[in-house]
Amino acid sequence: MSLPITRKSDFGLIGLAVMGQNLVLNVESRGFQVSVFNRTTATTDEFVAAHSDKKLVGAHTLVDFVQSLATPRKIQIMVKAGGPVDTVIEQLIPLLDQGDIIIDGGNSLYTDTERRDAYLSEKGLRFIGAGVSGGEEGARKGPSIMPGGPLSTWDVMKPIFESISAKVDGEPCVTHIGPGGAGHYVKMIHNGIEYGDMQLICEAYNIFKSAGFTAAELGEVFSSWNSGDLESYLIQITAEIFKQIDPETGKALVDLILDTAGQKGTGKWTIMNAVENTVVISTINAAVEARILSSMKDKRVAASTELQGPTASITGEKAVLVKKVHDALFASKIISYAQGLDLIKTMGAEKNWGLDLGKIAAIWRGGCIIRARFLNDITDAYRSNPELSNLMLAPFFTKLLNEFQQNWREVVSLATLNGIPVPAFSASLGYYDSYRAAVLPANLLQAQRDFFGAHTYERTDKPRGQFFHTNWPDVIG
Ligand code: NBP
Repeated sequence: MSLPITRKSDFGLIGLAVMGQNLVLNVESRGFQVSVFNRTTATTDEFVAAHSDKKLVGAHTLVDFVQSLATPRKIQIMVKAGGPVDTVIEQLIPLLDQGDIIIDGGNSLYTDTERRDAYLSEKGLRFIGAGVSGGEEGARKGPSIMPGGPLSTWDVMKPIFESISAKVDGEPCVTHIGPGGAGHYVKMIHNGIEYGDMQLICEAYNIFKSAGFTAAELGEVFSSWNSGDLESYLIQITAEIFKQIDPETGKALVDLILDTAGQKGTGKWTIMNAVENTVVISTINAAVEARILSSMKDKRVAASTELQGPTASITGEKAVLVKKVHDALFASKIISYAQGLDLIKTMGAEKNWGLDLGKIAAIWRGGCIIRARFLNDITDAYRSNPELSNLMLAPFFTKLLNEFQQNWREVVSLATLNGIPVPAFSASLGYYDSYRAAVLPANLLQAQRDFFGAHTYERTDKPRGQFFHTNWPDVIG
């Protein structure tokens, strides 16, 4: 294919699926000329033809694609995460020059990013693992971008990244996260937090549904929440979902959608990383497990006639319930972010990434799926105290939790007494109560460990650091 090149392109993108196409249109709209390549060349042709008024250069071969780019070349890969990223990198390596930049904008596992970073730098090529959040709309209009890699490479990419990213209060929703796999790591935790947010909203919905709220009423509740302190993209789209009518039946579409949820893996990766770092992320954990339980539809249907529980009967004034559930949702959400940020902080320290939690929260304020008004407050909390040990202890959030905790307990109790599963609400409350407990029953646990394994224990009446062992009774035989 002969390329209609009049000058070299500023940027190249490989992988014209939904994210790639929208990112290309975004980059082009900021005044850059963009070269594009897709494995299935018909997709390239269709895409370029559909946007013939734009500064796009379609290539049928990677050789043509690479030759169409100005040096140092800036090539973003937006293909399916995993093997396809390595395949594309291997195909590119012999075609590139020293100093060219490859950006992986997919949802790659951060350890893969670290491996690719080391491999490419040995070859004199520069690599950025950049998390991109915001789905199709964000990619087109302005995503939140979480780039890792060397600071010098970020400096080269900064003008393009800043121009295509979302803006909040004039600040671009992109920052250099840290070296190596830091960008993809933070994107992974962002996705884990997204799992938590979504599950918490679903638990609020389940309580309301059991209390007889119609989809139309729920649309109103969520719209009103979106005008208040819970304002966020996920609350906003939830309100829209409740208002959507199925054209075939005239019923609320949400009531016709099967109750099984899928997942792609970033939530699971987040949990595995939390376990490795010994950090509690019980809300995200509950959210991932809730998706797994939802997918066991046949088993749940079979068990529903065997295992007993109360028939849900929630009465009382709806406005009162709305306020209580609001408080439970908001408090649980604070916990979920506290846990996710704790994990980022712990991992950042472990890897010596020099992460700035205030900046990370700031770039999540726009463009991404978890964008929310309260991210301004999280940003403020870390800006005023970068060493904050836990988000719950920032004065703004401490005050909210103290204010919400009674209604939060009442909602978890109400749901439990009515047999309504609220795994993420209750996991969040359990974390809150455990974290604020000066005394936990782990004295008994440690005694058990000493009993069967001579693991020793410390004593409340002796200085810390002294260890004791008891010759417990012999119970065998
Ligand atoms: P997909 O993840 O569905 O990937 C499809 C693209 O990968 C197509 O361009 C396809 O080419 C290409 N591809 C595959 Br599959 N195997 C390839 C190979 N061996 N060599 C070259 N190209 C190959 O696309 P997406 O949903 O746009 O997502 C792109 C990335 O962005 C993923 O990592 C995803 O996790 C991440 N992400 C997605 C979203 C979202 O909302 N979708 C949001 C944020 C991040 P073909 O046309 O020839 O099959």
